[in-house]
Amino acid sequence: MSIHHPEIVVTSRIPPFLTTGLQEKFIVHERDHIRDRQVFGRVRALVGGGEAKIDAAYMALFPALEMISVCGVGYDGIDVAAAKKRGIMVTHTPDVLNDDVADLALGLLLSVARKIPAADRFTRNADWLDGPFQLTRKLTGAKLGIVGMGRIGQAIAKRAAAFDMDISYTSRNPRTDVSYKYIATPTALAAEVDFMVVITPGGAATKNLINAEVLKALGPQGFLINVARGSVVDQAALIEALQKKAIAGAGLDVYVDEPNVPAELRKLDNVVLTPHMASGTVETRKAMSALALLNLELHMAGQPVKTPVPECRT
Ligand code: 8YV
Repeated sequence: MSIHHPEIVVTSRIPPFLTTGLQEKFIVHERDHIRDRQVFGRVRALVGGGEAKIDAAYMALFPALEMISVCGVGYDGIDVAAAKKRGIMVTHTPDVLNDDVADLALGLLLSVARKIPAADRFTRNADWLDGPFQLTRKLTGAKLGIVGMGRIGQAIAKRAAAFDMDISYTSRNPRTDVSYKYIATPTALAAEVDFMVVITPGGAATKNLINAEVLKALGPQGFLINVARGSVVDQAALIEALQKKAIAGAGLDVYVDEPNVPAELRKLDNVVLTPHMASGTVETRKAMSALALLNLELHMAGQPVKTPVPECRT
């Protein structure tokens, strides 16, 4: 490996495709395995997945830091304000994962409404011999509320439209480029719909946006799907609502303290749980890796990066 290869630190789990690409073009250090203190002074970029946590104190360890490349669309774990103050470029991987995240949202909708995982267990256990499976909930034509109408929210709406769902949404401001009904608050949206899908960025601005009041408004016939960040939903309030059947059920891909999923949640039979896998297809993780790598290479070549986070766009 050439001494001229820039040095970088991988700060959290990244797809294997990205690891391979990085190893060809960079000298790669692992966050927890830097033994030589000189390394800190040479590192020019940090690389991590969507769940990477990089605060100002961590950035301060690297005096030559120029860039943070996130292999994920969400970058709520990165202190972008602190990065900007030091002129550090932050990039992420939007768009290439829209389809997969929307597909999984629909998968969770169908799974909770039609109880597909429970039906699978029922069939495997030969419970069918004792009688038919319980009746489930029709998805086609039901009312869907989407919290966050960004790129992924729109991809979810497009798929839900094929199920003739009656679609409305909430976001900070109404959008002029979509025709779905806008409802100003999550509580008002929850009161109107049968299914609520959360796909808004994480971070301080959306922490516990879906709280006990919203869940109460969703009501005993309502289902909640979260493919955003665990932080957006008040997890304790959700567990209580599920235990008391104050809502009908939930489909969750994200949690507050991943990979720890509370035992109370795992015990419930009105939830379908997946392990933060919405973007986890070979095709999409390859595309995300390619984009994260491209951003790094462009930056190191002194060219504008392809997908800076909005705050770092000039
Ligand atoms: C993965 C994600 O967590 O894109 C995001 O924001 O949450 C996911 O795609 C991750 O980034 C995969 O490395």
